[in-house]
Amino acid sequence: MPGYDPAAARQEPAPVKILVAGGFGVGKTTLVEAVSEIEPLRTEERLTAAGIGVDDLDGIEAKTATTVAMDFGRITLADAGVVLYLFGTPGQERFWFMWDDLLHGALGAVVLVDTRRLERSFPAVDFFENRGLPFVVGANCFHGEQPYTADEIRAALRLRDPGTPVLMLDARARTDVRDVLLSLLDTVIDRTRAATAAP
Ligand SMILES: Nc1nc2c(ncn2[C@@H]2O[C@H](COP(=O)(O)OP(=O)(O)OP(=O)(O)O)[C@@H](O)[C@H]2O)c(=O)[nH]1
Ligand SMILES: [Mg+2]
Repeated sequence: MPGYDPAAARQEPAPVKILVAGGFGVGKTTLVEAVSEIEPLRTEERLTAAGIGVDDLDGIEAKTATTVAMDFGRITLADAGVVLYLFGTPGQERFWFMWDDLLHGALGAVVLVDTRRLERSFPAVDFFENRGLPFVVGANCFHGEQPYTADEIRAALRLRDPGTPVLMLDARARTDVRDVLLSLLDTVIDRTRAATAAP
């Protein structure tokens, strides 16, 4: 009978919980889907006529569904020795009460922004800043274009920590998403080092 092998256990990648947040329709579900090595769990409901006047589809006219609970995906970053469990949050204001539950045990977050509608992601930035969770900002380049620089986006979001990384990405591109996640891991490690070095 196979027994517990501590050497094998040491080689297993460490599990890390990451949140993917941001306002309505910024591309959270798309990001989790693009990068997940398992079939992602989605909890999407169709957008219907009932949402007219409530759900603002300006700029994302092709969108047909919205997340009502969470997205869940997994990606192993073998080089970093971690397996990331990605929890995509719901973007609509009426579901924000779930964010605190999703936060439990998370080490960091990706805040996605759509620079055409930056204000949609202000609450996510405030949420993580107020709770002290390290995060990076991913500026989703819809239609492949981004008229603003990372510094301009950082200034417009009024990020408290000027060192917060702001990366351009296409949420549909696995390599872009991977880069954002690696940047987040660096941020988490830097923060942990700074905290343990503090007197
Ligand atoms: N062109 C382009 N379209 C994108 C990109 N990312 C997402 N989309 C589209 O934008 C729409 C919104 O994306 P979702 O992934 O559903 O956004 P979400 O943040 O999960 O939305 P909620 O869960 O409703 O808050 C969808 O129609 C996507 O196909 C991108 O990088 N480029
Ligand atoms: Mg979604």
